[in-house]
Amino acid sequence: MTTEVCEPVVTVALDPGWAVAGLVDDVRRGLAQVPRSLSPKWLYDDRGSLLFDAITRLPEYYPTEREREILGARAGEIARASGATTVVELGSGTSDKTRTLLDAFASTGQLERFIPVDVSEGILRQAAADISREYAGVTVHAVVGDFTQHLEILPAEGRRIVVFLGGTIGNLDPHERAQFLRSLSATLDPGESVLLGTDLVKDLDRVVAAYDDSQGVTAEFVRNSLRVVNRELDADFDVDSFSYVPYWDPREERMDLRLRTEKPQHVCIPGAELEIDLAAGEEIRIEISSKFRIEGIRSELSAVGLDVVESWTDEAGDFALTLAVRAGVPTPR
Ligand code: SAH
Ligand code: AVI
Repeated sequence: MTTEVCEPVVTVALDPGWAVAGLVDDVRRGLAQVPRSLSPKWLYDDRGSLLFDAITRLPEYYPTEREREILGARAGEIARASGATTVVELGSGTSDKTRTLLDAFASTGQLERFIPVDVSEGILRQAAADISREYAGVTVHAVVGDFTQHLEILPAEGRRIVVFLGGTIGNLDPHERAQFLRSLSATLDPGESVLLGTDLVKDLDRVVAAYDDSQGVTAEFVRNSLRVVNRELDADFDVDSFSYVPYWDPREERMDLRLRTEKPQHVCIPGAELEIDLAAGEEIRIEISSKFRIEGIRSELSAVGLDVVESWTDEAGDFALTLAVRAGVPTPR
């Protein structure tokens, strides 16, 4: 007896030198000036992706399980309402929770294609291979790409639903977020859908605890970004002398995750032809994680022509999944 093995198609949309060139640009733009910052996409090398996976299992980190709860309750409704035959997933990581959605789409017989998209190539290839094996008859086409740059080159076959889970949209700043939503809407045909996961504003102590876990996994995840700069650009950050400082920013309603050097450091970053002096106590912003209100999500989506069909929350009201449809008259396929 022979067993058919389905290999996923993998398209690498990133140039071979993308990681280094993009990192050089970001380092020059973000680290050379005060206040200093780095883009969160550099958090996800292989080690960073494993650390994020560990975060999702921490008792303090509620978003993953809350979103899983909503998907468990609503996946069938989402499949029917969207009528999609192609599921595109942005920032897919392990696509672990996504299986709940894929199961619902598969059980109505409508699932033809799954297109996971992530900058982290190793984890993406692994997830694509696993899903290809688990969902016989479904074409899996993984794209190694940046969702802030490559939306328009994503495969467009079938009627699509673009899912963006985990609250990753909250890691973009408001300007990047608006730009991202505009491009997302522009790449969809009228009648195609978006499913957006967002963490909601809530009791402050629980939010802060989710980003300041007792085992220090989040601190190591955030510090890992400087290890990436050291490795890729031959830099000499003394990573262990940085402490992790997660702030709640009440005005912006977001977590602001920073690293603070406890001693002065002269840092050479030869790969970016840059040297910087950090004073003791100086901070580098590594990531923000915005928390949302349902009304705000609705108005940001409708501002770009994405009409909200429905927002669902988990029972505790911690997290929201919002289904929206691209406005306009659908073209027959
Ligand atoms: N969707 C998963 C993973 C979230 S972690 C979940 O809900 O658990 C965020 C994921 O987005 C990581 O896998 C990271 O590699 C990816 N990512 C971050 N910035 C990205 C970008 N600009 N383009 C594509 N993927 C990105
Ligand atoms: C991927 N993203 C939604 C996570 C978040 O909660 O903002 C990243 C993260 N950073 C620290 N912990 C988790």
